[in-house]
Amino acid sequence: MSDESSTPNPVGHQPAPLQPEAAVLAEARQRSRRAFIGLGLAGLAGLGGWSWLISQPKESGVAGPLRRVLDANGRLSGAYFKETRLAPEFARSRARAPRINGKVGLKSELNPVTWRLRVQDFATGNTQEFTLDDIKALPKTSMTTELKCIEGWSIVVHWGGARLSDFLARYPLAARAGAAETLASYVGLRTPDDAYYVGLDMPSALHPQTLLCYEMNDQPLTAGHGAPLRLVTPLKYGTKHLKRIGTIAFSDTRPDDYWAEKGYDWDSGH
Ligand SMILES: Nc1nc2c(c(=O)[nH]1)N[C@H]1C(S)=C(S)[C@@H](COP(=O)(O)O)O[C@H]1N2
Ligand SMILES: [Mo]
Repeated sequence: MSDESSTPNPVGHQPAPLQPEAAVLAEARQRSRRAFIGLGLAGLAGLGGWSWLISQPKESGVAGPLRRVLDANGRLSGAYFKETRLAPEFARSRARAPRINGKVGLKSELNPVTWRLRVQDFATGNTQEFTLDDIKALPKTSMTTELKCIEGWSIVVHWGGARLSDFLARYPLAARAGAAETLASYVGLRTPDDAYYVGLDMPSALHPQTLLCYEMNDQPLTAGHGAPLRLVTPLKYGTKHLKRIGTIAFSDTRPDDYWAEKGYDWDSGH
């Protein structure tokens, strides 16, 4: 992942076999760890504000609630990076345009001006609406990763968007009522017409390569690829990369999943 860096296309070189570039991968790992460990702090600042925070009783020299989030975050990131990994990243020059694959939920015209991302607050049940500009105002993450379809093809794509974890840190809508430092267990995403829908467990949703994506190969998403906003989550098959996100909701039970209902593995990791 990088912030807006792009590698010029090498001229006159045969494309080498697909191999993650060691340097890109190493940098991505570092950035991801930093970003991931930062999440608890950013999220907490968003939840309560620093003035409330520092007024709270101290536990071992750190304001109590902050201490607890640091501990929880440390446990989470520690456990997480032991058990999982990052998807390989590739040189920007390897990126190609994928075919348009799967049009469920994309049948109607979409007006990008009136489109809103509608997110249901787990604690209150209220729906909050976001424009594409709200998503673009979050830190931008770019990454060149492989899109793998269960049909057996794969292609390297350069994606740009906001981490879902950055969104949930800035807007703590997944937080549990009465226990704001813990999150719902699952995230469900749907197209505006509810025709296509996917579920993610929360660790997958918070994974540093899980993006609310608005650019493909440095261009705004086209309608066929899920404009104005799609999910990208490269440790999972293409099925989970929901195009044209309409709604996001949180739950403690597995959300409906279009392909899981047809017999595919609910997690769809690879
Ligand atoms: N709304 C919606 N999103 C979808 C699908 C779909 O049918 N409808 N198909 C999925 C599948 S199976 C794949 S492989 C990817 C393909 O993404 P692409 O069309 O950008 O190549 O989109 C995923 N997202
Ligand atoms: Mo797919």
